[in-house]
Amino acid sequence: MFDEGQCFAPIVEDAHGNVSVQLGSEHPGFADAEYRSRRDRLASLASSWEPGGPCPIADYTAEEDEVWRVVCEALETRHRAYASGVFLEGKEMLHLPVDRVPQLDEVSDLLAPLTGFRYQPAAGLVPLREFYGALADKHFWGTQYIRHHSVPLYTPEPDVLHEVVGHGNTLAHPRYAALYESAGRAARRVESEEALEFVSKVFWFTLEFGVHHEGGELRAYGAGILSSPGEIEEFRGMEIRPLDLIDMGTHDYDITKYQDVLYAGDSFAHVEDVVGAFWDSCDDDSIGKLKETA
Ligand code: TIH
Ligand code: FE2
Repeated sequence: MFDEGQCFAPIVEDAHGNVSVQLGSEHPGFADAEYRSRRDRLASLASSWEPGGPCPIADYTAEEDEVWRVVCEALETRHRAYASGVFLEGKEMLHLPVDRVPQLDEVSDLLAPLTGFRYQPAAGLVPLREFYGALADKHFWGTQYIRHHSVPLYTPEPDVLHEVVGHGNTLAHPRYAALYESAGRAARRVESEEALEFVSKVFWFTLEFGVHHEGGELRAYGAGILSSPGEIEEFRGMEIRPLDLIDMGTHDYDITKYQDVLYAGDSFAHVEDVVGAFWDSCDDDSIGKLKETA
């Protein structure tokens, strides 16, 4: 999941309760009737989910399992080459299946003994405050559809591969989990929409697209880079800025493309010190003061 509306196809429910996902004509699945009915079905299942109840079973097709397999295989060597050591530790602990799409509840059960995070099914865009606030309760809103098979290497739409391979491997590690929870408490503490936006942008440039130095190299720790075999090959060539709360919290980004500005911590511990401490203490006043100096 992530926080901006632009990339989520709107979901429309008719008077009979039929749910349809409005894919735009530029979407790679637009002309694929089977893909579209699949998206509608999964959105309808997610909208009927009751808080506290089990996630609906998505019954993935052989073609969907194949997309999962192809992307996991492409990511295997790339993670070893470009991922943060802390991410690799999380991945090692979680043991996701590589040949089929797992159910969200199955991943939550793997996370239970590690950090206690649990997925909740998202039909589409979840409002910012609900999405981030849930993290304080160790709940993670995740989509269940998978990207179209014609675009396995990158999608601007967060899909189950992003939620589970990108975020799941991080939610497995207590050091990451503590950061997600801090972000969730910050989102609940701040009152204004402006302060919430600042908190969410810091999340975007860290837990979604963060990088840090490690052993003389730049490595990715953000879930958005780590779920895209295309973007993970390119991030080192982007504009790399030092970790800076004010810059991250006020920088505008385009979610439909590879991120061309990234913020690098000196190490994962440096990110914990700066970003974790910010989320643990920020409020409307302190964020207002940061924005004034921008
Ligand atoms: N671009 C990511 C991918 O291809 O896996 C998915 C997203 C991450 C953040 C927003 S969308
Ligand atoms: Fe995400």
